[in-house]
Amino acid sequence: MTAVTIPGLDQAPTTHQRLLSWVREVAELTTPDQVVWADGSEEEWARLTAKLVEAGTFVPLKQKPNSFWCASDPSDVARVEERTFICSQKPDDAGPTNNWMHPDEMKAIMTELYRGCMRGRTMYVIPFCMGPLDDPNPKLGVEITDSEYVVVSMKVMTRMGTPVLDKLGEDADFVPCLHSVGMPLEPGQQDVPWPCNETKYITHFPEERLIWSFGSGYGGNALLGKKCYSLRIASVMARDEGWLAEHMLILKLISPENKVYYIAAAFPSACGKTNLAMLEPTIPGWKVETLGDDIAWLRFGEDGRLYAVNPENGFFGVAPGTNWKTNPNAMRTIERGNSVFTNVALTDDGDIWWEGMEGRPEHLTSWKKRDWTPEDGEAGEPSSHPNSRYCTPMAQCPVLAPEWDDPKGVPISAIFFGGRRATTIPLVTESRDWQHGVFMGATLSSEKTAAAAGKVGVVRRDPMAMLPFIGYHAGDYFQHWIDVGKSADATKLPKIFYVNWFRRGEDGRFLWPGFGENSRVLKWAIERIEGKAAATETPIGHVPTAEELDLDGVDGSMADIRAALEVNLDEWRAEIPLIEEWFEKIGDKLPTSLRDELEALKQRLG
Ligand code: GTP
Ligand code: SPV
Ligand code: MN
Repeated sequence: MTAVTIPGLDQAPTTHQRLLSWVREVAELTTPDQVVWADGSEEEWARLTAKLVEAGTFVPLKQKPNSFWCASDPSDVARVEERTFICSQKPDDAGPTNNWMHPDEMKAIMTELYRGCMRGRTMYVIPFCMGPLDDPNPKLGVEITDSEYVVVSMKVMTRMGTPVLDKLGEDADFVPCLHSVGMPLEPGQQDVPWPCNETKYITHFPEERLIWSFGSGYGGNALLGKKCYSLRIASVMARDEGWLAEHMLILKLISPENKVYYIAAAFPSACGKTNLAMLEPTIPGWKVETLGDDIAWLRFGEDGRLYAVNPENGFFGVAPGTNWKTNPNAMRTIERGNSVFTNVALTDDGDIWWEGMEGRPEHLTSWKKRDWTPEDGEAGEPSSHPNSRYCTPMAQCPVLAPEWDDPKGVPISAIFFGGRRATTIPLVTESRDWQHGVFMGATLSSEKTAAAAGKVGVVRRDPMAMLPFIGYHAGDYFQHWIDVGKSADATKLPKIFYVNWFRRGEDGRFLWPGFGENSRVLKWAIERIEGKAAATETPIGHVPTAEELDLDGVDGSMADIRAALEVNLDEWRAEIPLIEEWFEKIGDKLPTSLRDELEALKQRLG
C-alpha cells in the first residue's frame, strides 16, 4: 500500500504506535484535507470558536464572556436510541433492551459510510481522560472527529489535549472513539452551519472497547466520552472488574452539625439530576455541594465502602426550566461564560433565553433561527427546543465540592432511584435492604422525555435510569448489582431509596414543590440512616407520613403533599402486571432473587 500524504498526518506529537497506526488507518479511510491533534489550549479554543463563528455555526454572545449560541439542524437534536447498537459477538450479550448487529456486519456497513466521509474537512484527534488526570489508573480515550463543535465541547466536558497525550505515553491503553458528521464536501461546495447525515449509527463494540459514531453532531451521539464511553463501554468494564458505571449525579450534603454525607442519584434523562446536584436547600442550616450531575463510577475503597467519581469535567444540562429560582447555581455557573448554548433562543441584545427563564423578551430568534414573539409561544411553538442544552465547565460552579477532582472519589451513604411518574410512586420510599433496593432500581419507570428522539410522555421501564446506556444484557446487569451487594459488608453499603418528584393532581399540577424543597427528602433519608427519623412500614417499603418529614415552612399545600406521599394499593396492584411484563422481556437471565422480590411484593399487596 502506498502511504497517502495528508497534511498533519505525519506531525503527530506522540510516539504511541497503536494510536499512530489507528489515526493513519482512519485518515486513509475518511480522506480529510488535513489532520490536527487537539492540544486543549486556550489558543485552540479561540481558533476553533472563531472558525465556528465564521461558518455560521456559532454566534458569539455579547452578554456572556467567551460564550456562544448554536442552533443545530432541526433533525439532529437528541440521542437516537433506535440507531444505537451494542455490537457484541453474540446477540445474547447485548440482550433484549439493546439493538444488536454482528460486529463484522456493522463494521462492513460503517466502513462504507466512513469511506471518504471527511473529504473537504479537518480531522481532529482528541486525546481525553474520563475522571481526574492524576488517577493512578486513568481511563483514557481518543476521539477522532471532523466536527469543530465536538472538539470545543470536548474541551468543556472532558480533561483533554496535551496532558492526556503525556498520560498515553508510548503504550497506555485507550478507548478508540471514531466520529464523523457524515457530510463530505466536494471542492467548492458551501458548508452548512450544522453538517450531519440522515443516516445515523451510534455503535459500540464492547469486547474490543471500541466506539464508532456516524451522522449526528448532537451531544450524546457525538461527544463520545460521555454516554458511549463512560456508561455503555464503562458498564462492561465495570461488570468485568467488579464496580458500577451509572447514570447518577453525586452530591455532598452538609448537616447543621457540619456532618458530611455523599449521595448518588439515578434519574432518567431530563428527570432532575442536574437540579438535585446543585440544589439550594430550603431547610435552614443544611448545605449542598456538587460533585457531578450525570455520571458516577462507583468502586469499593480499601475500607469496604463504595466511592463515587464523576468522570466528566463539565455540565451538559437541560436548559428549559432552569432559572434563578429552580437552579440558581446553574445560572451562576453559566453567567461566568466559557459556555456553548445549543438550541436555545437568542435575544436581540446578544444573550440567551429559554422557556421558564425569568424576563421573557418581546422578541427573540428561536432555535429554528426564526423571529419569535410570545404569541408564537402561545400558539405552541417554543423558542427553545425542549432538549436544548448548556455546556459549561464544572470548575465554574459556585457550590462545587473541593474534592470533585480527587481520584479517590467520595464514600456514598445513600443511592436514590427516581423517575417521572404522574401516579403510583410516592415522593420517597426506603428499601428494606440492598436486594430490595436493586428490585426498586430494576423496575424503575418513567415517562419518556425529549432527551431522546420519539414520543414524549409514554411510561416505560428505565432500570436504574440506564435503559439506553447498559452496554450488555440487562439481566446480567441486574445480577451484577446483586453480586456487588453480596461482595460487600452489608453495613457499609449505601442505603437505597426510591423517589418521585413528579406525581400529579387530577388537573396535572405537581403535588410536590420540588427543586430546593427536595432537601427535605435528602434530610429524611440521611436521618433514617442515622436512625433518627421515623417512617411507616408499607407493602412497598418504608414511606414517611407528612408528620415524619421536616415540612416546617414548606412552599406547598399540605393536602397535595399528603397525596404525594400516599401509597395507593390499587395503583400498586395495577403496576404488578407491568412489572411482570418487563421481567418477561428480560427473560431467563432475570436473577431469581428479583423474581422473589416481585412475589413478596405481590403477597404484601394481597
Ligand atoms: P439529563 O441531563 O438529560 O440527564 O437530565 P437531568 O436528569 O439532569 O434533568 P434536569 O435536572 O436537567 O431536569 C430536567 C427538567 O426537569 C428541567 O426542566 C427541570 O426544571 C425539571 N425538574 C428538575 N427537578 C425538578 C423537581 O424537583 N420538580 C419538578 N417539577 N421539575 C423538576
Ligand atoms: C442524557 O440524555 O441523559 C444527557 C444528554 O445527559 S446526552 O449527552 O445527549 O446524553
Ligand atoms: Mn444524562
